[in-house]
Amino acid sequence: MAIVFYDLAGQDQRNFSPFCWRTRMALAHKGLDYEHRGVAFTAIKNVGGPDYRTVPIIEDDGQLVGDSNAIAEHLEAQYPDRPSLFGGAAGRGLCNFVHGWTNSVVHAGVAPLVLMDIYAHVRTEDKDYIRASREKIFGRPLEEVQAGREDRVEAFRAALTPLRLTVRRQAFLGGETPNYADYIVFGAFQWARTISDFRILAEDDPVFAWFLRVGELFDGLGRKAAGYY
Ligand SMILES: N[C@@H](CCC(=O)N[C@@H](CS)C(=O)NCC(=O)O)C(=O)O
Repeated sequence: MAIVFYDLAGQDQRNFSPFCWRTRMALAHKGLDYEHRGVAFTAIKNVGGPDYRTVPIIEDDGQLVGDSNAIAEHLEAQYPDRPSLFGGAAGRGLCNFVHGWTNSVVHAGVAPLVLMDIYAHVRTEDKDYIRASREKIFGRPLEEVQAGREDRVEAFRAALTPLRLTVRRQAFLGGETPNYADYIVFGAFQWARTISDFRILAEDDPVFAWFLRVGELFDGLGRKAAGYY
């Protein structure tokens, strides 16, 4: 039985979840076929019940696996004959660092720059939930969180220096070829690209060149997805 991949879907079935992009790229890296099912925020609970509160979720041979990290581990363990996502224990360890850095620095930097754009792209039935839940997280109206982003974007770009220095010297975080670390970070920029025309990266930034490179992988999987640039 083919894998079923439950991905967040916004308006017009737009897929913008950064975590789901990690899984989408991981499935492509492994060369696995899957059935893609888009889910609204408020319908995630219908996939696997209360134990599964977030997407991505996959169903593989009847087994539900939630959480992008757990999914990557599952794919690596179940499909060892396919290209490795981590390249061994050392790569897996470094991916843990990349995961922590991406969630705490990159996601935390991207979200306040595009929060209203995210809201604009969620499905109608999700709007009330997203406004209430995100305003609780940020402690103020979504409009206020995003306001003044033109003045804040440079500080965000500066925080990307470690990534910039790396992708200046090598094509991918994985080295000459991409690995799961690339997909973790790519998801964050693809999140912004799919819902916002606001340029969080300058066109001449090596990070942007790397983002475009990763978007070309697997027959342009990232680039071909609906987005703004
Ligand atoms: N730790 C989880 C986080 C996944 C996550 O937060 N997904 C978001 C979509 S980007 C979600 O499903 N949110 C549900 C909600 O906010 O109710 C993972 O790595 O998969």
